Amino acid sequence: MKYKKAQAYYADFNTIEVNRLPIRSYFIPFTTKKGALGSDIKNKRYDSDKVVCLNGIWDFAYYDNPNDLLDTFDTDTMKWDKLDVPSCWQFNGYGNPMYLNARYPFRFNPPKIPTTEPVTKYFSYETWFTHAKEGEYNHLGVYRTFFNAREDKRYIISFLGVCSCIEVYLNGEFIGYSEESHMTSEFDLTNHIKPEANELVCIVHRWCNGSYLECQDMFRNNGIFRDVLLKVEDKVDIWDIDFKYKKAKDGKYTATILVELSGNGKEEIEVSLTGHGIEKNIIGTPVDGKISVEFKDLDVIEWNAEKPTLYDLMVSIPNSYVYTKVGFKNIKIDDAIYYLNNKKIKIRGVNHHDTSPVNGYTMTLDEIEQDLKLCKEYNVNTIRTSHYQPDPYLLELASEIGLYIVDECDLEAHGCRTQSFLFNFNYLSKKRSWMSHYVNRMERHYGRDKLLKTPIIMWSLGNESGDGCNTMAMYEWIKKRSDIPVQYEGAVYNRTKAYDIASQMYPSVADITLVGERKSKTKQFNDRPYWLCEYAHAMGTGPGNLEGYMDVFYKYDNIMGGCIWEMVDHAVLHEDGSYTYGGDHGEWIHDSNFCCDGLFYPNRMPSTGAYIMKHAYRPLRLELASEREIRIFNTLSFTSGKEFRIDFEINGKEFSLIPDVKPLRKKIFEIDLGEIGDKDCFLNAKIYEIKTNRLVDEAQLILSEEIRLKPKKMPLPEEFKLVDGNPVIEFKDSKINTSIPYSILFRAGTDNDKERFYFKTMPKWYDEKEKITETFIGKEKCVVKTIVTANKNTFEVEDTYLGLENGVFVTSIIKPISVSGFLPRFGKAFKLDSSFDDVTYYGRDKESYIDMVDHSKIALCHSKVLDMVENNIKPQESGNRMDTRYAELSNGKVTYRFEAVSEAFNLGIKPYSDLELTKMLHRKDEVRSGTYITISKFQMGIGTGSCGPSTLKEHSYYADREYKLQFIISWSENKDK
Ligand code: IPT
Repeated sequence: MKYKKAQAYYADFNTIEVNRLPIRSYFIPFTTKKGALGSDIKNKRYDSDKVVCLNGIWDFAYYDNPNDLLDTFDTDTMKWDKLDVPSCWQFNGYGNPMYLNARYPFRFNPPKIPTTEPVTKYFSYETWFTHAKEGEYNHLGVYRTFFNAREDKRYIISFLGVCSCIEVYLNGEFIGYSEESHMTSEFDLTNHIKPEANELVCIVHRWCNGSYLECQDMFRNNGIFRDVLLKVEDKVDIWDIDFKYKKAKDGKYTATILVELSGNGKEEIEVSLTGHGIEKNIIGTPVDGKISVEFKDLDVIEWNAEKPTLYDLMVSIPNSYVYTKVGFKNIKIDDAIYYLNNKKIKIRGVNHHDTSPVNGYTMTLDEIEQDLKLCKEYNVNTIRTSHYQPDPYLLELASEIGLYIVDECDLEAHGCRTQSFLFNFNYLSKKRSWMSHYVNRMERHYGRDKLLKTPIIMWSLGNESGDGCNTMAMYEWIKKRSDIPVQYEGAVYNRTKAYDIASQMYPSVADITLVGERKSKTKQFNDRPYWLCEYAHAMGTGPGNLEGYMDVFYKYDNIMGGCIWEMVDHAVLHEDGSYTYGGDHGEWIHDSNFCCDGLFYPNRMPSTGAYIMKHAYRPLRLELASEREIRIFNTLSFTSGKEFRIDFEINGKEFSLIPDVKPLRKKIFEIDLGEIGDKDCFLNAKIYEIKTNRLVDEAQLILSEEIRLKPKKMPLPEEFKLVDGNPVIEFKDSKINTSIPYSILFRAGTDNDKERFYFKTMPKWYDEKEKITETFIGKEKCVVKTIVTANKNTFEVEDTYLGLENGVFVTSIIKPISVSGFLPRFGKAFKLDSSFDDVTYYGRDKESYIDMVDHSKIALCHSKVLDMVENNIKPQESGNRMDTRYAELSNGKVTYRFEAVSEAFNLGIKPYSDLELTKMLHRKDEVRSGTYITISKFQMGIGTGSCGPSTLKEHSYYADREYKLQFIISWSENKDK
């Protein structure tokens, strides 16, 4: 069939839509009541007899150079490939994945975008003048599929997500055009439909003018990436539904249901609201196709994320039944405090992007469900849908399982900051010619989600687009329609307003404390509720100091909490199991592994960050109040502590408690701890949600701690030698060497080892040099003095080895000679061969550093060497175990034991040396070269310097002090082997 290509709407600034139907609420109709009630929120779009899901394998033709698709093209003679719908081009071999954070992949010249010419040289402050790769164009893809339409109905096609824009054609005719990637676009196909073999053709462009508003930090993918639904509607059908409600002074609600029929229908409309003792039903006749139905004096149970009470709303006309669940909630802001249903709430949130390592933006509804269930499992109560609307299913599921949503509009113009003259962040937000584009996005945002607003606690105008008259216009538009408060972090760039909820990203704990005290220099943070739309950047090893934020969140009522950045790493999974990130796909500009900043790995396995979060977001917080009392803080707003059971264990004794603590209250409980003594004594607690038996938290309270070892002095054993001043323990056919460097002062830089985003701090320490200056070898004792230089600092290290039975007692003292600033670490590094693979240790059971330790507990642990490091997509320092009392490494024949003497140590066990680790970029570089053990006196904290405050002073160690590290190395032989 022949087609004439539509005019270049994608590059026409004045056209954001052609024949696109007005936005309406997302809902799925069925022809029968039974059908509507018989399906669940996940399957209804696939089950409905009024909807045909057109997902599947479509014909696809990809044009690197858009000029290659002629103005008139013939689908019968075109060469077609096959492509899954929904999917993303770049994850299916059409173009390469490209990861970019804050830049446009083209020249900043709004509203112009590349059309038929190649992308060439352009400016960005990060790379100055950039030459795009040859052959980079505004690529396009042509899609084709066929469907039958035998009934005489109205056929509406609904695209739930297409990047960047879509031209729709049917049976040789142009139907319409739409832009805004994450928003639903609908077109009426009826006039061009045939009973059989309708040829649906879509053209998708890589960029359109709208791409200026979609500069989100993510892989820049394209394609029809969400479901395509063909709605088979009657000539008169339910067109739109809105559900509004108001709470009166007496606590009763009035619900108003607005229904609009298509085709100016006059059919009687039945609306019913039922559930939890409410039975309301009205049949009415519309006027001009519209009806507004009111149910008064409703005594409802309000919805909240802890107890998501929903009511059944059924709207029907003969032949069309729409069933949705709705909840009631009441939001009030008073004296800068946000109240939900008259209760203060804390946001324990995450930022959620749509990301799949094999499908880019395309997530199945099962995958969305998996993410939301993970949130519940990890004590998250809020999702910010960064930085666009999610699939509507996510909202419905959130309302069912109980998660608050900060629903964000598809808007980010970050490239204004990086590519415009004078880095003018507000450039587009202040340009009046863009106002209608901004407001249109807000209208559609609200229009699609208004019926699903149950879980929405804030609207968000978007992300990082600066601020100006256009964002203000969005705000004014939504304020006329909804009383849900609005947040927009970009307001800080305009300094005049902050919308309803003040919002910030990545401030320090000290800064938010000022807000808590209502003393922030940014005045508009003090007089309204304040939250962190992003904090605790979870990139690589980390995030450090999460607990510091939690303290402030709980201390001040005007601080609502925040959403950690971000839930899941973005990366590309390859057939061999490897992952790649920015720069690995031939990108001419990219932001490297800044996309790997999730609490969960791309396959949704938790990283340590997820465990840190789970504990930080725990519903019940336990602390010792006195020797025989614990204080329990119930951080929840609507749930009694009685809904949890705490199983305690102390010195092998077990007992349980059902803590009757009211929401948001603290209470002291007396408990029988038995004999504590002065040795290590820990009270271990496992907290279960009774109803689900979910383990919500594991906590450990340290009642007493004492490490005292008095080894018996002996001559140095014959297995111990000094070779060139370095200790070697040779034991039959195994030996322990020192690693290089032996006195280790650095770690392989984590993503967070940066000063406020920019300067990597750790590499300066990598050129560590050791020079032995004195050696004393005696019968019972050896002493070695070494001058160690690194990062322009000079230290003297004095190591003393005392003989023990089958062991040596090591004392290492570091003294500053000429130093400044902080010392990242002080430890001793040893090497064994890789046959030593079995690890037993008594220390923290999870990766832990001084500012990320509370999620772990001191316990006896067994592990293999490979499990002692984390699976960071970009390898970096990981796996430290704080508070270690002893560690044993065995190859089945010989066991080496490292034991604390008077103070626990930091244990590191890796399959490669720290120096080797500094050079690794991907997991495939993690080649095993032995078994490496570091025993450290300390290691500095992690912080969140990859995008936020770096390690705090209180989690760092001054270089100008003397530090003493002591431990014992001993060995034993298994005679049976
Ligand atoms: C900020 C962005 O909002 C988010 O999309 C992401 O880029 C995150 O931080 C970092 O991973 S932007 C940052 C420059 C503050």
